[in-house]
Amino acid sequence: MLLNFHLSVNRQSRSLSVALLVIFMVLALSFSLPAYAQPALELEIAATTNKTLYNLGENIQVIGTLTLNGSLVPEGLVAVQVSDPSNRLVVVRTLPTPLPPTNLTFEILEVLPVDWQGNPKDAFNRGTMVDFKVTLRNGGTVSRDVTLTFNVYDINMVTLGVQWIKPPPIPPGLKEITLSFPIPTTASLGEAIVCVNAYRSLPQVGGTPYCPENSATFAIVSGYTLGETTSGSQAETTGSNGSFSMTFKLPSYTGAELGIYPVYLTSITGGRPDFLLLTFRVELKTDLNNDLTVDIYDVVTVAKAFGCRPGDVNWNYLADLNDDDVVDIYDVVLISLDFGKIAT
Ligand SMILES: [Ca+2]
Ligand SMILES: [Ca+2]
Repeated sequence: MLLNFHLSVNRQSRSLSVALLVIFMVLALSFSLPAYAQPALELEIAATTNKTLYNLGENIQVIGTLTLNGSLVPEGLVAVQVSDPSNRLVVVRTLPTPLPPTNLTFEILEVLPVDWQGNPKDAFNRGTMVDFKVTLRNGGTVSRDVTLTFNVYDINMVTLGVQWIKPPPIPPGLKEITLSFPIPTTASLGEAIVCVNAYRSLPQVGGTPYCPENSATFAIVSGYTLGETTSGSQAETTGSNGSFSMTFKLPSYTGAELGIYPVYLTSITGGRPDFLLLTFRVELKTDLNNDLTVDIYDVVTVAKAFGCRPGDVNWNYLADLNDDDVVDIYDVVLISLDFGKIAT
């Protein structure tokens, strides 16, 4: 009986020791790994467009901030993808806030416009292909899955579209990749820019940027000009202390779609990703007869109501384009500014 009692006490003290040991180990682990004991860091992209409704051809601006636990992140990258209502890529950029993070192990070292033989070339005809040779550096130790995007803008900040590829995984070291981009026959002549970016996947499926954007300029010429081009400001991006901004235009004369455009934003900072979806709408307000073109028929509609105010026999609220309750020269000016625009 006495022996049994002793055994039982020993068993109890042994399980007590084991329990204490487990508690001690858990405590030791949590003190040695303080990150697990602290609340998770919250990365947040806050962004907006400068308007929610744009007339086709207006400047479209995306502005925002990147914060980590409420503090602005001055060394960050935010991916911005804009798609049209049919889900075609319109804009893909990576915006700095305004400095890129340090210690990035993936880079786009160089972007070079080249001819079909791979020789550097700085002027390309409308309606032809421009090839871009890109040099990538994978400074890591394993191959990486990369989605590369090529977004070209003409001299008027009009996006000429986005081409993208997902090449075989990029091994450690340097890698050259070439992609062909069709220059529309309707592109404006002058200095164009290509903005190249590398993502884990497209931002619309949550892909975050690997590295800052790299870009190159080239001239879009017609067969009759001899490389004489003007330069200008294209596709401007800016950023300051945790904020970012990007401006672009949709093509106005080649049938850009009207409707709702989604904007996908992604970022990854300190291992924390964030994703944001915005939308804006594009209309062609001066297309009064809704045939997706601003032409003489729309002008006639304004002319018929010219000089009228609400209550007048020929009053037509549609012709009052600036909504000031009179159809006058200001409405004519608005329609003349849009004359020739085409949407789909
Ligand atoms: Ca029309
Ligand atoms: Ca008016």
